Amino acid sequence: MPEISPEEELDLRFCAAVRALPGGKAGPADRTAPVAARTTLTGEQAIALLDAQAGSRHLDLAARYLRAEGRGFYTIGSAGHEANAAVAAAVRPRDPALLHYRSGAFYLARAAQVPGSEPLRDVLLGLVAAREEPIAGGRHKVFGNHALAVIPQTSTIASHLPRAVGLAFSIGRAGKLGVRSPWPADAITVASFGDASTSHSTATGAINAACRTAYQGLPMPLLLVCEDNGLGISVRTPDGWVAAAHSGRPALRYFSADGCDPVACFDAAAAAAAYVRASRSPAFLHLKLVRFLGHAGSDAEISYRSQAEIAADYDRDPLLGTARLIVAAGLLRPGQVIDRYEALRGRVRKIADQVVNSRQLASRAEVTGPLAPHHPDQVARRAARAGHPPARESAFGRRLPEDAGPLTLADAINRTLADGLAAYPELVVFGEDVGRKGGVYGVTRGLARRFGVGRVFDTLLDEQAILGLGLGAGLSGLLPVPEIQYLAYLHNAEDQLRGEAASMQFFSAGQYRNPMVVRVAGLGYQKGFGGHFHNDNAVGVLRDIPGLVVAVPARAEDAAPMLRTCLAAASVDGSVCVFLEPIALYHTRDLYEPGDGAWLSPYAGPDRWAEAHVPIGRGRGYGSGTDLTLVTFGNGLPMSLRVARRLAAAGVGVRVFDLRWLAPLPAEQLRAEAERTGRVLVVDETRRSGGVSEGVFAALADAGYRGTMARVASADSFIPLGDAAAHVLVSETDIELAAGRLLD
Ligand SMILES: Cc1ncc(C[n+]2csc(CCOP(=O)(O)OP(=O)(O)O)c2C)c(N)n1
Ligand SMILES: [Mg+2]
Repeated sequence: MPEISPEEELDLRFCAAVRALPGGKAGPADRTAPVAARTTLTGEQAIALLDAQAGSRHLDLAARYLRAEGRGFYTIGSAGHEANAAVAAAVRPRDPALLHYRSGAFYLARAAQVPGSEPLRDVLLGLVAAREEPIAGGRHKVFGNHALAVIPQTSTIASHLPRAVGLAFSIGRAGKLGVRSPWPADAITVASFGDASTSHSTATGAINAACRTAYQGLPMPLLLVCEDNGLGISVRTPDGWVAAAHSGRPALRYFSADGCDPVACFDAAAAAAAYVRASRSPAFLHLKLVRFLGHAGSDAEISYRSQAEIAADYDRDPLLGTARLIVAAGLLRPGQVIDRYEALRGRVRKIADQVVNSRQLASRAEVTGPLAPHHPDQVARRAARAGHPPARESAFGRRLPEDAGPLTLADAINRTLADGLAAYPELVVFGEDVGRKGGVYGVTRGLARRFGVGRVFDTLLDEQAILGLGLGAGLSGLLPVPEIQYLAYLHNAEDQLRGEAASMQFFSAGQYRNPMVVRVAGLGYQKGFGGHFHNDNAVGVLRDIPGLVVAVPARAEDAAPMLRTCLAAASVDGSVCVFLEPIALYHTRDLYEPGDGAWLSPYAGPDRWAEAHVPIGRGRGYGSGTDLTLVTFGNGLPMSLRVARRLAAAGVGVRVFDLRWLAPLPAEQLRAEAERTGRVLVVDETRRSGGVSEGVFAALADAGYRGTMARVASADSFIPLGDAAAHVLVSETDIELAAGRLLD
């Protein structure tokens, strides 16, 4: 007998097992009645489950044959996990769902509740990377659909869970603040994931954040669904571990069911969903499942599982479980189950044949189109719009910031945040210590008192959770301004920015967005509070994130309009902006001499916001020298301005160009500033390798600049404590020496 493939075996075994079922009761059963005692699952619902599950199974089989035909590009399937259809049946179609890559039957079961859906086609279009695929437009194979409230995920396991926690939190918060949200007030968030994923630190952090929030008495309507097949690719999750780790946790209600029993699954899902909806507290729904066909098409599971173990799973097929139920309840005869199954096979094949010739993304422009929309005129108009005078007055009291005299960088950011809170009712500011204390450096001082703890609040100490809250808040109509206390502490959570925030418009073809302005205190040169972690000068990790905006204001006069621009870009274009604030300049007052107050600036009132507008990617030039251009940003700006003044006294004409934006770089202006002197010295406080100066050199070369260029950058080192820091950071002496060499 010829050997058969795992796909054929699965298919044949299911059909044979259904045919072998005892013929069932005579006469048509009442489909509106529960299928068994002590369940609310009706006959109609059971048949809908079977359809969703069988459809999902045939999509998995199609993924394999499309791959074999060289026409499909993705083979991770849902076979063995189809019990998740019962979860979709137990929640509502407007409950936002963030799905595991094996939640295909959930997707189909939800779509069946929303008229006009074509879920088989959606998934098949995804498999062949078709441009018309409804969520990612050929950019990824993922379960997502705006009309179905299914938010697309990346392939990074568990990375969607901080967002799910943020989303669950934001459903209620948006309502409380009177912000129009896409989610009904009584919605719950559903997030599914695998068993191995529960051990990922992103999952443990997110689940902890959910528990802690609920423990505090705050709403956290989150249904966590663990689809437990006992394996993470080839690695076994210890027996009982998922239950041991998640039952009995504070503020988390644990539910479980055997995935091959549709009634048990539905009942547990319904009970869990009802609990979450009514109590606004999180629940963990643990479904015991099996995984058919290996991890993916390329995975020969026979290399790490015995034949006997693989064969034993066939009896636990969730699809067979539903068939057994339906036949036993007299709803369909075995032959009718097979007919439905075969009809779905035919439909899937027919659609697959239609979609195989679909157009894929055909140009770089088409691929990157939705990455980061950019409407500078609208952003400029939005940035110039202040809150209504009464809102400003209640924000500032009778003393408006424009009447307060010159301000420091920290004060200017504080006043701009207050103006932002007055101008955007949906704006929320949060992070570690930003509320009651007003920030480690006082930047958010007074905001919680004036705007209330609903809008300005402290979070738990977990940067992933902070960014995840931003991600979920943005999806709920809020305009989040999370703070990361120090640049060094962005790195442990960086994927939430890189993999999640920045990719959302890309992987949803612009249908979902997570606007956000992440304030990050960072960079070196702090006197007194030293060491690497409070003086991190590494920004390489931000510079290559597609579409991310990176702003570095060096002074009060720039910080205010730049922050307004970021808020407006987030609001108008859904931009993800990092606003990197140089800690060492927060409270700096003087530039050239002690007491000159030259680093302070008065705050511009709203009547001057239009003229003071700073577009994204617009740098700022100082001076008109024709001998040398110093290109810099952040702490490099005051150092360069001081050096320029000393060189001017020696008869050298220097101009200084502050990039202000590290992404996108002001390339055109940069070239013009460089060509005015033909000699460029880049003053870069970040590291020599992977730092900003590499980007500046490349931008100049790309723009066709052919003059000389040199750079001073900080050492490829972490920053040591105390005065030793000066050995690795760029100094004014370094700048002067390098300038001398360039001028020679
Ligand atoms: C952060 C991360 N690390 C590694 C991978 C590669 N990977 C993909 S799926 C997977 C196993 C996941 O197992 P589990 O969570 O149990 O889900 P299952 O596939 O069994 O449904 C791994 C290691 C990944 N996608 N993301
Ligand atoms: Mg698993």
